[in-house]
Amino acid sequence: MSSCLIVRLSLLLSFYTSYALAASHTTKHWPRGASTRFYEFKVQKTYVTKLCNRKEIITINGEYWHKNVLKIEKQVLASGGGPPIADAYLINGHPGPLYNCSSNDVYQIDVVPGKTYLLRIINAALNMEHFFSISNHKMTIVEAGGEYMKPFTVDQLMITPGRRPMSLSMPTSPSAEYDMAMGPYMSAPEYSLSRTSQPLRIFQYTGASLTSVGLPAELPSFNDNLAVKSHLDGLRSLNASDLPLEIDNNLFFTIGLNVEKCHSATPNKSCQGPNGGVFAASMNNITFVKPQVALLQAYYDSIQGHFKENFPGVPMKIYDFVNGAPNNFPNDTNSLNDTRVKVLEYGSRVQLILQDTGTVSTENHPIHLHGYSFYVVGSGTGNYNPLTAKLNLVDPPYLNTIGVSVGGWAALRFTADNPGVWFMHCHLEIHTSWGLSMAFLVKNGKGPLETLPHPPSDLPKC
Ligand SMILES: [Cu+2]
Repeated sequence: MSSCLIVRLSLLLSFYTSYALAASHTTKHWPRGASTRFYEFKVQKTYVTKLCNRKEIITINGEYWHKNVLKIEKQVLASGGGPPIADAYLINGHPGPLYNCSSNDVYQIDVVPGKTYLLRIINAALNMEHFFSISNHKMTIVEAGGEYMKPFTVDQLMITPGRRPMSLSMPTSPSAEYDMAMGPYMSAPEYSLSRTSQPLRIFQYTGASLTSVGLPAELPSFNDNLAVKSHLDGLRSLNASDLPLEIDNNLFFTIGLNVEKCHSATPNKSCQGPNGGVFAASMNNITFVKPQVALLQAYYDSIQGHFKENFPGVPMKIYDFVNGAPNNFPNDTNSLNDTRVKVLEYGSRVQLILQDTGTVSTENHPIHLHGYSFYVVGSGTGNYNPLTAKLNLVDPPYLNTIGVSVGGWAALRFTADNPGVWFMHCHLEIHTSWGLSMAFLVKNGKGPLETLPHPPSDLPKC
């Protein structure tokens, strides 16, 4: 290491107190389910890896609550209202120096000037999409969701929960210190503009020596939809040779939030959603109800009564999805509570339009499909119009999570060649808890290679 000229990248976190002030707002998100256990840690020291001899850096970015997240989940769901904003954002488990009691808790990486580093960035947050940047550095995206992309250079990334972009980064100046930062992206337009610039102001120089220059990382404002759009527009596949050019199933799913009528005898406790209602969410206006028996097991073992096969391929009602919501929406937006799957024949070629709705509030929803990646052949704002939508059938990005733009749409294509039951859901965990999900049931094809295999012998019984 003696010949290494060290540049230290200090990872700072953006946070801002006014976000906490928004805690009663309708579009807050909150943690859910088994995946939250990772977040129950206390702030603790992790080992710093010196990277002179290594080329890959992994950062896992997440959210932190002072309380036990499982308890928070229970409380929030029982309240009918929205979740609290995270108390801190973390990079590799470190909250950074900008919070109380964590002034020395900065994740730092030593890197060599002139070398190019592969950054593997994972958004493990529960309820928030995030921007990510490194001061004075451009990043070249080379992979996302496990698939290589045509190299695409950006100043900042927007990463939805569950996404794992990789980028290449090269320090530009020796003996300097650069901040690396993540900050929330919140697209719901009800968030007031007064909060936009605050994340940029709180970055601090950390640990810079007298001779070094510390540079704060810049992030887009928290509601910079244009930055998100240009990031998505720049993603291109290296090879899209198996992109379906013909379509067997043309599907159209709306995605969005709902409000259910209060049926509680104690509305002050249990109906804290908008206008005294209870928050819900839906796809094609069906709020997914979790079955008592896992869908895959019920299907495989032919256990009746746990799901229906009539998830609609198009919305039951067509209207102006984005602009058609009333300004003062009722406390019952009439979603249907049910457990339904959409059945697909083995090998069928699917186009799926995901359309955000403004029933409660338009918002960017990171939709994730299990069992498949899909080509994102188009995206746009407003209502999807097949006559004017421009589709990229040459080199669309191949992803497994797509942030459907706020008040907009995305067009996905995939071939249903993986038999089984595959969950599709919003990766903002509270939205999934509220029912923004469904499942595809992909039938078997011919022969063992096209047939759902047996469950593993060590499958847990409970
Ligand atoms: Cu969502």
